[in-house]
Amino acid sequence: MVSGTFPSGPFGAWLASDPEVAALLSDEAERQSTTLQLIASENFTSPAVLAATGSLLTNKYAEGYPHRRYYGGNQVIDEVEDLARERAKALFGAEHANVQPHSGASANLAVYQALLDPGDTVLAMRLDQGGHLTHGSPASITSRIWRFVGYGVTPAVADGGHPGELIDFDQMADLAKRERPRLIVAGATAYPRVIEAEPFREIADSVGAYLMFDAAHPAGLIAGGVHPNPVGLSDVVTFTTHKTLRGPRGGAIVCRAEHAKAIDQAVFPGLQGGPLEHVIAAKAVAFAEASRPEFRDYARRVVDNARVLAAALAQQGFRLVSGGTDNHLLLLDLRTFDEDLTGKEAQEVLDRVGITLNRNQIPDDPRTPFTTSGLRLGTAAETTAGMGPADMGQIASLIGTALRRRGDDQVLDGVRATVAELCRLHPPYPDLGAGGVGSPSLAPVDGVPGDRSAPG
Ligand code: DSN
Repeated sequence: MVSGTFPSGPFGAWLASDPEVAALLSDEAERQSTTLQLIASENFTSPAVLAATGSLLTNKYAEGYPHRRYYGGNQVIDEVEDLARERAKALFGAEHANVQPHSGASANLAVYQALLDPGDTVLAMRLDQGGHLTHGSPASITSRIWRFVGYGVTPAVADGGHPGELIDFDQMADLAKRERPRLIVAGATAYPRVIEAEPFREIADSVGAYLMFDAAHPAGLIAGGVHPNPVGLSDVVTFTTHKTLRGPRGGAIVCRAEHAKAIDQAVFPGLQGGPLEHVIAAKAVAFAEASRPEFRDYARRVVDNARVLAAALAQQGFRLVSGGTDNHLLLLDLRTFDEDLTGKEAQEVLDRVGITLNRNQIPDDPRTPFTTSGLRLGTAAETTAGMGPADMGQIASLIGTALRRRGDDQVLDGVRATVAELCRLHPPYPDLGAGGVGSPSLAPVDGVPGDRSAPG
């Protein structure tokens, strides 16, 4: 059952021919505007990124690379892809860029294909310790082609001393010495701390391994100067363009010149066919946006907001994995708040009140990945919408109230109403409905959604 009408504006007018899809888009626009988006891997792209993603470049086949295509008519497309590659190189200080991967997972697969032979050993972070499926999870095809050995984090320290749950470099060095990996993967999807490339490089060099840094999560923080840039120390860096980088959904690879040919061949024709040039145009837009001074300010506010949110949630009684955060995400251990509350139930209760996040295993979680003892939250999206530290304090309080009083419908309705009001004050797309988002034009659009608010 869908309801509503897609907002006015060019896309709205064009979609009049398909009221069912138009209504679904309208419903999703309503959801994104009236509920809190705290999924650590999501963001609100700019109208310019949306316009490029929805452009007529989607019509064009362009297998190959700029100036070496298998189809005619790619004069303009070549310029688009060259622009995206040059902007990616400039943004990260890289020697080579491949902007064709459809996703972060595709980018990671391409690197493995480029640098490894089937059966080679790879040292990467275990999924249940914060790593990604493509870091060799038994459920991923990566583990059927290559031999993954997993490293993890140090044990949590309950009282006093360092909180622990940081990448265990001693364990990694031992594993590297014993297993002699051909590739070491740095990077994670649920790790609330800065990841320095130096110790990975040292361990990789000690055994003659390549180093791949999976920067899917911190790419925007790296571009914004609030996370160290791993490009100089890594053979290859993969990233997604839609998380903290705030671009279209997709992946990209930057690497040393010596790996350029192997990487390009692995992406096409190794793994993919025709590139999504409309998405590549949107990546170019995002790279330019991320190179501006405003983006540095945005990245700083993302991290500041995460720190404030972490401290406020700790006051509500949640344990922060690793004791806090210094990036855009935090991982909550629910057991100190309520030992009977699972991540699954907490996610469902919070969905009911309009707070969108995801359940996540915490390191050494006694519960399954489907149930979990943890929640993962991030501040990238709502910072884009203009929220600041005061809002983070209120969000923590709303989460605490909703979960503490989860059996009381009246309380939950009250929390839902407060969430809606908070979202009304910080609309991600204030021009939605007036044609702003729907503009198919690639003309420059000033600013990004919601970023009109004063910093911090
Ligand atoms: N699904 C992404 C995330 O949420 O971190 C990783 O692929």
